[in-house]
Amino acid sequence: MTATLTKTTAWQSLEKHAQDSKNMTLRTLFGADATRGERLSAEGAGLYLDYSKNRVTDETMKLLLDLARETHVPQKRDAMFAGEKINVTEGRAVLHTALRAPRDATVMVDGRNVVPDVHDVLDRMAAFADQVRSGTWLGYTGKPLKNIVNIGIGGSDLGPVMAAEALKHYAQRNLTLRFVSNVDGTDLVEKTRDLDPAETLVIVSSKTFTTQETMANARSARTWLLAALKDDAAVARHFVAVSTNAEAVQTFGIDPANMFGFWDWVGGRYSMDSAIGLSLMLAVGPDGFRELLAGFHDMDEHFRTAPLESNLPVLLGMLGIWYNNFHDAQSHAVLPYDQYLAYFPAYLQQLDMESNGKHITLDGQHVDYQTGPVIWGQPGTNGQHAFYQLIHQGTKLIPCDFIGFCQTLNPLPLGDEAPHHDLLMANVFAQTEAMAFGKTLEQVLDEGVTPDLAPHRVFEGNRPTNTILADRLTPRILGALIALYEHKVFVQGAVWNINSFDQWGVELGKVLAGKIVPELHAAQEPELKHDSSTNTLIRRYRTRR
Ligand code: G6Q
Repeated sequence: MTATLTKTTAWQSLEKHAQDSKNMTLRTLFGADATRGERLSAEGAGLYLDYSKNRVTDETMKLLLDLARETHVPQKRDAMFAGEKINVTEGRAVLHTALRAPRDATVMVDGRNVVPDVHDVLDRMAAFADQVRSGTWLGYTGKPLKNIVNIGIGGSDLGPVMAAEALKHYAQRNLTLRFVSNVDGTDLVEKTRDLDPAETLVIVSSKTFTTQETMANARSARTWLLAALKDDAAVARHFVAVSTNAEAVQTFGIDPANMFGFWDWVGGRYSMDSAIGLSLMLAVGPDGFRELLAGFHDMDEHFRTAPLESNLPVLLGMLGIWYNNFHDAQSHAVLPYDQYLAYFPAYLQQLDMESNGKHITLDGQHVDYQTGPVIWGQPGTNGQHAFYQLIHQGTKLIPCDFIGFCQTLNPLPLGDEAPHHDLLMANVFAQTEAMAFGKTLEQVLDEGVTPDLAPHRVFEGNRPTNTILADRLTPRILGALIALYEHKVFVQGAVWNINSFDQWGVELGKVLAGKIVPELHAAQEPELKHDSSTNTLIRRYRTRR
């Protein structure tokens, strides 16, 4: 029987170290080491990480990496890349890294090299995307398709939504791209109300092709299309599918020739670089999409080969564990200072919280330690005028990742004043500086603030931050950034000894909803056998719907 995590030598040393270093402040740490800002940094795949503004010493980092080693993070990483069935509760390999492997790579799953399969699908996607983008793929009435509606939810939505916004600068702007995910009819109605069905391509993205929300939206979209085009044959020109379920795709009425497949070793939230990214490829083109994949691969290689001491996903993962498990931090904020990354925090919420929101270990035991944090965030600088108050002066410890770019894609000079981008980036640096060093009572009083008001103006500081800088937001850098967080999540899940690749926690609600649907529909009230709250709510809804 292996020792549990909290009994490992490294864990116990970290507990003691956390106790011993309770009063450590970033002020003293920086005061004692003039080179700290350069020293506590690492670089890989085009990303620069400054982690110096964390409550860590060299000893802390050593102990955190000891913990990574003692929990076999490198071996677990290698097992993932090698295609071992590490998703044990579903009996599957976890090979999103194969989706971005170069054409000549070899990744074996059950005795078969899957890389040629991956590239076959990519090539088919590219050929299709080229036709739509060039206007040679014609709709049923002979018009080119200029609107793309992706229907999917969760992992079949959030990645493309995030990346389509992130890479808008590189998109073919005469194409309108919309994403419908919510089963709330409002989503589909509002996203299609100004679109001409004769010029619209619908992509039904669903790994299983059974997801209630997606199927309901797909059926309603088909009705919408046929109401205008009045011939079932139109479906083949206007609907394509991304799925692993060829049979269900065909039953729905989509031509299997217009289906783009992927495999059970691609988890939903790790699938945006599979055919699930078709909508994104239509927007940014096959070359842009391949650049994105190259960026993912850059980070895969970095994660696979860089020493733990300078391995970005390992550093971010272990720093997160330091606060989550040894400082009682409940949440982690991701703050991208780039408008194009508006949906990045929402994407990371699924990636991280669905992966590591688990309380049962791989050995089937209840954990006796904290696992995944609440992930949240908004693009800067907007958050500064909203929730940063709590980060600066509240009572909760919220480690933050700041993400910024040295070059903007939209230079806006302001005459003699500073360009927008300098204003933006000044805020990144200022916020992390303020969070780290704060402002003492002495400083406040020196500024002439009266003693009664002075305490309100004090900033304790010592709020930990990471700063991730890249030169420019390109498809390649975006790929590296996403893979950085994928692997960070992996590292943490490996240490916590949980399965980051299943999501049984979403099942119960789905099953119960399936039972309730007919109860809402039935003409006569059926015998309701729920609790008294659920029964009353259903009755109230039935009488007022
Ligand atoms: C992600 C989850 C989940 C999934 C959706 C959509 O890891 O598995 O978010 O992506 O439930 O599933 P389908 O693609 O099968 O419709």
